[in-house]
Amino acid sequence: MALTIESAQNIFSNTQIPSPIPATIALFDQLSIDDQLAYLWYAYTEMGKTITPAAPGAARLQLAESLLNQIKQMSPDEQTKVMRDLASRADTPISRSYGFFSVNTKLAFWFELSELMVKGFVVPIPIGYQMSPGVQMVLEATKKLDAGQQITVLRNTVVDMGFDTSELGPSSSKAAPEPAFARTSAPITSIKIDGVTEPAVLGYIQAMNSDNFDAAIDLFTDDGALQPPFQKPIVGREAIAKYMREEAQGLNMMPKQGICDVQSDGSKQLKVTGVVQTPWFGVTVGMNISWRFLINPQGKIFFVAIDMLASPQELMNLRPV
Ligand code: 45D
Repeated sequence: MALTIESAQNIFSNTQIPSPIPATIALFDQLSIDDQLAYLWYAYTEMGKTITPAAPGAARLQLAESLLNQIKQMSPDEQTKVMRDLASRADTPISRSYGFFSVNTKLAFWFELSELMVKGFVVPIPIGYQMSPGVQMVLEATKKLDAGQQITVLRNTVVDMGFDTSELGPSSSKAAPEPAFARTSAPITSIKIDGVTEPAVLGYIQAMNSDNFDAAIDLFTDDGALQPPFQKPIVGREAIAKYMREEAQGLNMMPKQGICDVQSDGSKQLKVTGVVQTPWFGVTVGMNISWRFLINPQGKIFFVAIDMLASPQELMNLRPV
């Protein structure tokens, strides 16, 4: 039987991913735009008491520099309007430029903007803003999340801001090469996963841990797919390679345990659980995740889904289904 992405998506369907992350974002989406901005500001500053992202490198900041300079020179009211436009995904020149940024450039933009807020060059929340009770509710829900889930909520809301440029085709800024994340420690290369010896899986983790995306891509079938957390599958080697160069740099992947189910056609279904660290927060934040691999009879990766786990208990949920 031919392998299909639809059936691959359902392997290990007992993995608990209806995680509190989409639930929190759904609450956030119901807030007014000013409440959304206020929520994010409070959540970000509250989180900053325990963890703060690493400053983005100069090369990455340069991609956002002209936008940041424009905003710096604006009046407080104009600055508030820019932030409202970004949060409501309005079609404005600034909101379009932002929409063309890569995920990491969007994060770097907000990182720098928050520095400008602290220094008093940019207003954090609209002058005269009155908080609605809904904000407090979403903040309470956020406090119950672990650090890995909290930074994912922030990341996903930041990614969704700005005008959606996906229908507009590539722009010159979209084509800007993605600056590398400097690794602060040597990549983790000796991978041992309890219960898993599959070479494609071990090779994948090892390649990703040294940002060797060409080696990782070689492990996929031509029509292979990668499904990031809360996203649709990215299909085909070229698309996966582009995605990895933009969004998978500098990650530390620490798989711990897994199971392997050999099917009658010779394909294998594997579920591996473990912890991933993002270069934005390094060793201070670990995210509990699972990889669900479908390996074809020739030993190539046909499909891999990456899911944020609902809770640490899920790390041990390794029953075949
Ligand atoms: O004033 O195997 C706000 C893949 C607004 C690849 C702000 C992967 C208000 C394959 C925006 C709040 C990548 C899928 C200010 C594995 C406001 C693979 C500022 C998984 C100032 C394993 C906010 C990788 C700021 C994973 C500055 C799971 C916020 C990676 C900054 C996960 C937030 C990475 C930052 C995550 C968040 C990174 C920097 C969750 C970074 C999050």
